[in-house]
Amino acid sequence: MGTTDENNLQDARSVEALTAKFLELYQSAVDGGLTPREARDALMQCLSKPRRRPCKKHLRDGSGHRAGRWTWATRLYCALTPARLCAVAALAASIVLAVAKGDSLFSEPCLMDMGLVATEISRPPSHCPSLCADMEQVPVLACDQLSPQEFLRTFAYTGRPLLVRGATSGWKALADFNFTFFQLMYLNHSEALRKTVQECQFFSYSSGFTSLADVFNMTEERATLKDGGPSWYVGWSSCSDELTPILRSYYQRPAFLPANSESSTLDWVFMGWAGQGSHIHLDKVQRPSWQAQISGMKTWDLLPPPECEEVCHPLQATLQKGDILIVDTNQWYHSTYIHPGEICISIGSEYD
Ligand SMILES: O=C(O)CCC(=O)C(=O)O
Ligand SMILES: [Fe+2]
Repeated sequence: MGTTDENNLQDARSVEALTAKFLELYQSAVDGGLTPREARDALMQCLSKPRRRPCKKHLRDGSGHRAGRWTWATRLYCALTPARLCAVAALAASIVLAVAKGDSLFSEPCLMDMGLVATEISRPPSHCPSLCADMEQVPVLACDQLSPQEFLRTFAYTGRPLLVRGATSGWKALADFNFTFFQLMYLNHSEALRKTVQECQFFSYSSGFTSLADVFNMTEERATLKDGGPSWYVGWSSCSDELTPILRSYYQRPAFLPANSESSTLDWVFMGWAGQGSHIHLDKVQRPSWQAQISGMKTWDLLPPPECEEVCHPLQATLQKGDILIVDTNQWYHSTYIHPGEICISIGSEYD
């Protein structure tokens, strides 16, 4: 293994160890009661304050030059004054409360990897003026008002969210996708279902399913809520080489994406009913995403990263059937909720 790999491994282990320490604080901090946002802000405030003297000493040699590498471990070590430990404890408390409420806090891709704290600390800071300057609402454009040139110039890689109405015209998915479509598709491709269970990502949110197989083994009455049972909502990545091309024959890459932009080979499907949605989180997926509303109605709440709160407003976008949302889920904290009515089905993907 090369030195860089070894350092990365060391960093990863340090982050893992420190994250585990944060998690240990949960139990003693259950009475904290801050919201996740307040706790996150408290933590960020701590981390952006000047470092303690011993830290400066620790990191500099006699000539005043930096002696050690500024690893996540040293960064976290320097952040952990008693006051900051309190903030971390409050953060831990809010996580415990969220978990106690049944929110699936650690079932998102990024959070599962490194934990909430490490994700926030490790992400690169956003460039706030490009992200949201002068933006009080998510801009809404009709598909025929948006040329690929305009999309490239203003939205594609700036992190500015955009809602495009009617951007899915001609997609067979709008008529054909429903619970039974996916159920038959997966039950008839057992290899794809097996792969989804073992290798792809699956989020049950607060639905209680343990796998996509669980979802597709529901009765139609349960699936359509006709049995009077609780609402459900799930998301999964269609990482099957066998199924992805079949699914993609029902929808296309949005026409306004730059012609030479590379699409992820992974697509995501989100499906479920009113009253459900994704809890607030930040992804760690590297690239911006599009998400198309195939049926039903879903609202996205977007919160800027803490360093942009002076410049950016919290935003909201409500997608109806046929709309596409462009959002950089690595930069905007996001949560969703599903409106009453038809089953909500969305398809999404990253683009480069
Ligand atoms: O559609 C949703 O409910 C959540 C989607 C999401 O978190 C994402 O695409 O990053
Ligand atoms: Fe997300």
